[in-house]
Amino acid sequence: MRAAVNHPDHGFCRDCLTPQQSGVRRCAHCGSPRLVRHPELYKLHLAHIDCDAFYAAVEKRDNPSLKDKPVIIGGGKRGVVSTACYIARINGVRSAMPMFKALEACPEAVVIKPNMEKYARVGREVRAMMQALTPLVEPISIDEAFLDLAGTERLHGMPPALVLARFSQALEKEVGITASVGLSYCKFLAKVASDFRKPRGFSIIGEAEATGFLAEQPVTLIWGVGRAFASVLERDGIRLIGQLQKMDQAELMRRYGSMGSRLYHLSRGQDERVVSADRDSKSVSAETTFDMDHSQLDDLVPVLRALSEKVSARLKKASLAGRTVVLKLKSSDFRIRTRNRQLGDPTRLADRIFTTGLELLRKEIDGTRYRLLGIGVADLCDSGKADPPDLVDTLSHKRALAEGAMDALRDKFGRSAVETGYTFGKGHRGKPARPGEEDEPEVRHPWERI
Ligand code: TTP
Ligand code: MG
Ligand code: MG
Repeated sequence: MRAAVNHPDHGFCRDCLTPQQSGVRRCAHCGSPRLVRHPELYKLHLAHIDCDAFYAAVEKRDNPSLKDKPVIIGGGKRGVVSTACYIARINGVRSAMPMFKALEACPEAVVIKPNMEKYARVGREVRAMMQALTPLVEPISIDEAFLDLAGTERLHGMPPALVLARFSQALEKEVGITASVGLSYCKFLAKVASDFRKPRGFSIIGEAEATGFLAEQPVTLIWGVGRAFASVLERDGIRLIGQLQKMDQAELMRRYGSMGSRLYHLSRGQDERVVSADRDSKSVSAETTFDMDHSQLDDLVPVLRALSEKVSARLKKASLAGRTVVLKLKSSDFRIRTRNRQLGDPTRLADRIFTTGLELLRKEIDGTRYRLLGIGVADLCDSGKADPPDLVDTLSHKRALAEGAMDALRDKFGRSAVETGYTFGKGHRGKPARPGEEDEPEVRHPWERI
């Protein structure tokens, strides 16, 4: 019977979870029209869940007289809209809009000042409910997270799609707010799907339909394409993702540098980023506090090189790579500067981490005396797609091969067997100036800031 229950053509009802016959429009059991069917329904396991009009939903829950009224949360110190309920949105109210404009659009709206403590509490409840579904929950902000439900079918006695529908129900009953679910095979499309039919949405984007679906969408759907970059693309006559699908990678990289690679892969629905629950593994990094402060590039470069090698070794050990290189500096007056740069492709190579870090570091050499230097990579993904032979810079490919050879030697003869020109004879090698001071730098997840 199980096979029949889980037949994707049959699907299930989102209100009572009853399996359905194919072709019916309403649930035979409860009459609900909210039926889910999809050819890949029981194959997909990567989800993105985002609560609907989160702050406003919490306020409506706590004051039922607001249920059918337009509600705007905001008007704090900055005088902007934090969020608006879906009734207020019909009138054009949006997050980040100046409050006076929002009230012009919707004069009858009830305005409520944000109560962050309360929203953080509810956010934690929602997160705990997610963590009961799978250990692989990656919170993205106060009201959303990625979940990987691979391998949880036996635990729940049902496939991920049903687990997610049951979660939405429980959220409504137990917490009193609603959420939208996106189910797909990669993070990019799971997030796109959760946004697709808000509120109370449940959208699925399967592997087979991904490129066809994306072809019709505007380029702004791509993670990292904001208004400014969209206008660069527009100037080149590119408005739809389908146009990017017709371009080859070399051409995209020639035109748009590191963004070109992202455009190439995401436009084709290729996204290798994994769901990572571990807060510390959101970035891999190393840092050193000096015995004495340094302001000269010459003094900092060998340390940067040694730390880059350490980061690279950690990435290689964990089969990870990262798309963003992050430089951290602490000045003698304890001010922290972090600077980051996104790469076209994820890297695990010391050389790319170092050269990117060095570009960032050069700009910070302004006479400031630094007591700490750190380097790391964030935006982690599986190392499978890391450091493809660079189509533009063949030299960097040669350096990658050289680094592979150095790794092999070090594996055989130990870490000190090979030193690069930057670290040789300097005696730093990224060792802490004082024992125990080299540490993983703090990695703060947006979630923790609330
Ligand atoms: P979002 O999930 O972006 O928005 P939302 O939950 O209000 O609405 P949606 O149904 O579209 O998901 O953000 C979550 C909360 O974060 C939101 O309720 C309020 C807060 N927020 C701000 O304070 N300022 C902002 O500009 C945005 C976008 C959100
Ligand atoms: Mg939301
Ligand atoms: Mg959100």
